[in-house]
Amino acid sequence: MSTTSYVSACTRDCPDCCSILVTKNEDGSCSFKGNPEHPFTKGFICAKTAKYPRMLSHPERITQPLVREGANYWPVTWDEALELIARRINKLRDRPERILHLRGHGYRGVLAGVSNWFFGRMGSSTLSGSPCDEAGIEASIADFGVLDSNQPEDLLHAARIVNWGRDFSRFSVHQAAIVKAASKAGTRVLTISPASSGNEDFSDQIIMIRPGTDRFLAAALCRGLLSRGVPQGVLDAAANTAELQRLLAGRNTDELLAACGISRTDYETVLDWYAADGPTATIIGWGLQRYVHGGENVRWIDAVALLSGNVGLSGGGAHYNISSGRNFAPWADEGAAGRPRRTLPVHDLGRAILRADPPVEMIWVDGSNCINQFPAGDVIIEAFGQCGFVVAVEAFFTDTALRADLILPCALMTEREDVLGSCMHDWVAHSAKVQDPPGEARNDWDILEELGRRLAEPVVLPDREETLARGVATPSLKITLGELRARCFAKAHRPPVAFEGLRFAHPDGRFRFVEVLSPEPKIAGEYPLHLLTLISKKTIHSQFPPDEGPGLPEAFIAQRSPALAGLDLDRPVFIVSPRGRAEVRLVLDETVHPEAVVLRRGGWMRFGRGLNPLVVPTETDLGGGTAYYSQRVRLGN
Ligand SMILES: Nc1nc2c(c(=O)[nH]1)NC1C(S)=C(S)[C@@H](COP(=O)(O)OP(=O)(O)OC[C@H]3O[C@@H](n4cnc5c(=O)[nH]c(N)nc54)[C@H](O)[C@@H]3O)O[C@H]1N2
Ligand SMILES: Nc1nc2c(c(=O)[nH]1)N[C@H]1C(S)=C(S)[C@@H](COP(=O)(O)OP(=O)(O)OC[C@H]3O[C@@H](n4cnc5c(=O)[nH]c(N)nc54)[C@H](O)[C@@H]3O)O[C@H]1N2
Ligand SMILES: [Mo]
Repeated sequence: MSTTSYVSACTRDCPDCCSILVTKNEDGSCSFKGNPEHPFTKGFICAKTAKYPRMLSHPERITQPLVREGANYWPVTWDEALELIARRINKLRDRPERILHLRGHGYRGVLAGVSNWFFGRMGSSTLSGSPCDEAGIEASIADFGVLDSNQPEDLLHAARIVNWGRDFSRFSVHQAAIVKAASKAGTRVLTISPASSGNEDFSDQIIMIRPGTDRFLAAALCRGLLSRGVPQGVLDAAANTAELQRLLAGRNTDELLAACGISRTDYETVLDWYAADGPTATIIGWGLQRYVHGGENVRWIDAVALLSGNVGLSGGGAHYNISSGRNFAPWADEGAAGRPRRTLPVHDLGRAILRADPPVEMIWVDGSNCINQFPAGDVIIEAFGQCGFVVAVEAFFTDTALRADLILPCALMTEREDVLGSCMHDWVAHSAKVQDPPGEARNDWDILEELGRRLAEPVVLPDREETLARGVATPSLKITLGELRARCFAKAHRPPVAFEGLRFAHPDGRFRFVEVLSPEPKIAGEYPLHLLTLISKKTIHSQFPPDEGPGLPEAFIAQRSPALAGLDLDRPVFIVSPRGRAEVRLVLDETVHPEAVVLRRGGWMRFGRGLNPLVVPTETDLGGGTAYYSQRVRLGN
């Protein structure tokens, strides 16, 4: 069979932003491999993306516009579908906040901002907050003045890595490879986590911490570092060192350690790691910011990185993330032209829609499986029902698409062109279109371009080619669109080390210490466990071929957990929250803290595996994030 290969790039919601070799076979099938010429991808990709071609040609893929009547779907032409939508928009246009635009990160890129531009131009309602990493982003900006960190490869220069809650085995295959290489060359790795499964192969030592309480360990470390003596240059690098010292003077190390369940010995180990000679890099996983005090957790860890003298130098740094759009010129927000818009919060979306005044009378969803992925998806279902006109641009019958009144079939990666960046490294990639979408599926840009033309008062998109060209015309890229298309990827010009010379991005150039240390909410007797809905190795969020869906979800719990007392393991076991219950299959796992139960997120409600209906909508302290892991549950029969 003859084959042809093309270079494209992965547009899914993942830090690696891999360069992919797409091989097209004569029979129309294709396969994906990592591009060996890409310096970050280095010829390998994750198993999830290697099997993505199965998604592209999946028999359940939606390939024509569908209108729903009850549980039935009727195919309609694009003409009919877009006319229906145009009529609805025309009716609502004089008070456009009655339209809600709901965009997730199912597809990333410069052109992928098109729906934000389009609905911004219309003045629709939009989302505020985030289901993802926003609490930590706000925390980083509060401390450093900007979101930045050393380049990921700089970990190779670390003498030690302290890993606060990153799951190396699942999060990013390329960061994992860097950590492995560093480790092989002598870098020592210490992991701090309440559920460290997957980190065993990457860590010299693992310390188990109570869920959500890293700030107490970090505060104790700050006390320890200050009493061992911090160089004056470091103390002067922050604007509010005196406030931090005052706050810590009123605290007691033993009480701080009791609050996070860390022994004196473990505390001293971490302190020694930070205080020893040679640079210590800090990695901050995003799990620890999915709590009510998640932003604070990140801020206290930043304080440890700074006080230990490990910021602004090679081999050190606080690695959280960077903005994947930072090397492109922003354009999507220009749609709204600065006009204020009504926003509804991600963490409590269903209730916000139900209470909205004026009511939401149309919802446009693209790149999001919000009913599955946001808390209280059952309330979002109710809200969709009340709204009466929901359009989902989707490729599969996801839990969200199933509740839409109209489904528009979208193109997926390698079926549309875009350029994109990573939230971990500064390589930008051209994600080439190498094949047509199946059936009548269309890319999001084309769909909105045509819809805009059909409106009584047309919404005219900017020129696509110009938008791409403008997007890459930034000082950090120094490359034209034509060159990027030809070369497939390029490295933006950025310093390898962030905050060299301890110069920060606040107007006065100084760092800001966190000035609060909030107590952890008490564990309620009735619900003694944190529900940790962690990422799955096999999927990005809820994206996987639907036939892999069914089966009871596995719940990992330590044998010594008091929550197991009185449970009859011969009968069905349920996770119970104040919002409901879900049947699970228990798996004993001693890497899990006794106050936690771990489930892997992404299962579909359609297959009885959705977990988010159990989650009570709760906001994080910063960034309007979603405090999924503050959710308390118990086990029951
Ligand atoms: N319990 C729990 N839930 C969580 C979290 C948690 O910690 N715990 N964290 C969450 C995190 S980190 C995130 S980022 C969010 C993710 O939430 P979502 O972004 O809603 O997650 P996905 O399942 O990736 O859904 C994206 C959808 O986009 C579709 N898609 C792919 N390509 C395209 C395209 O080109 N066009 C269009 N229109 N659609 C496309 C896919 O088919 C998919 O159904 O949810 C989170 N949900
Ligand atoms: N395979 C795969 N990779 C992905 C994704 C995916 O869905 N699948 N999604 C991508 C996206 S959008 C995101 S946002 C990221 C998500 O990446 P993360 O947010 O980092 O992933 P989580 O699984 O939520 O949490 C990571 C680790 O944090 C630990 N943790 C939980 N609570 C605490 C705590 O209180 N303290 C400490 N120290 N550790 C804690 C958990 O035990 C877990 O090992 O992953 C990205 N990569
Ligand atoms: Mo995320």
